[in-house]
Amino acid sequence: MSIFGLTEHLSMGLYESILQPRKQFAVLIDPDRAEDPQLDRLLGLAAEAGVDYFLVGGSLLVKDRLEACLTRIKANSNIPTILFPGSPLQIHPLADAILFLSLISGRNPELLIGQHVIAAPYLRQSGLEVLPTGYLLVDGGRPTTVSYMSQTAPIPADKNDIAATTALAGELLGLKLMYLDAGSGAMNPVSSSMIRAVRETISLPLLVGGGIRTPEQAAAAVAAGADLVVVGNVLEKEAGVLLELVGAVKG
Ligand code: 1GP
Repeated sequence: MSIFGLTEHLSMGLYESILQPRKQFAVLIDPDRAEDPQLDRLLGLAAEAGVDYFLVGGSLLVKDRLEACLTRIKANSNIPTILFPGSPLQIHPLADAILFLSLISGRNPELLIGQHVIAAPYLRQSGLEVLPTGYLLVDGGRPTTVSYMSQTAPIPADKNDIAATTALAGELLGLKLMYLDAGSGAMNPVSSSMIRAVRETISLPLLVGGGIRTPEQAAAAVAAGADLVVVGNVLEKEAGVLLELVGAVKG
């Protein structure tokens, strides 16, 4: 109980931390692709760059490396770790918090409530801080693992009104964070005009990710109203760009 109590206490601060009025940066780590030497380098760079959070997870994990990955992060970094799960199989108490994702851009009941019912008792036992998050998948120019695995149609890239009203519905339903995502490895990031439309419609913290590869793209997301920028894919190929990416977000 004391361990759970401690975890709960430490992670109580995470939502408050995300709420802070400063631009923040998260690195997405896919446990399947995080080989130890590359992961260690990324952890070092992240500390140097001032990364705020690690998001850990994936739409489909096939190597059973989640626990090893979380253990390595916890042993070598003080940066808080938030699970970004593709399924309830990715709940793990070594993390600090979890995005409890509702895929509100889609109409797949399993990802709106079904999997949540399965996950709920495990979340309660885990001691993880639960961050109820509206997840909006936006067309990034090609099918992604998340669009296929979720069996949902992404919001068309130019339909800002759909994104804004979907996000508003999520806010009115009581969700605490909104995540606008073109999907990992997207060809095109979410457009500035869509980010702006969502930003002007809701007051929740806005996470934006998917296909962001350059400091210019990261800065554009922030200028349009993103509060927290998420980058994963490009760092698997060129981790060195992290310093510039974080610099672009934090100004
Ligand atoms: C995906 O937003 C994240 O859910 C990060 O996307 O891997 O394309 O940077 P990338």
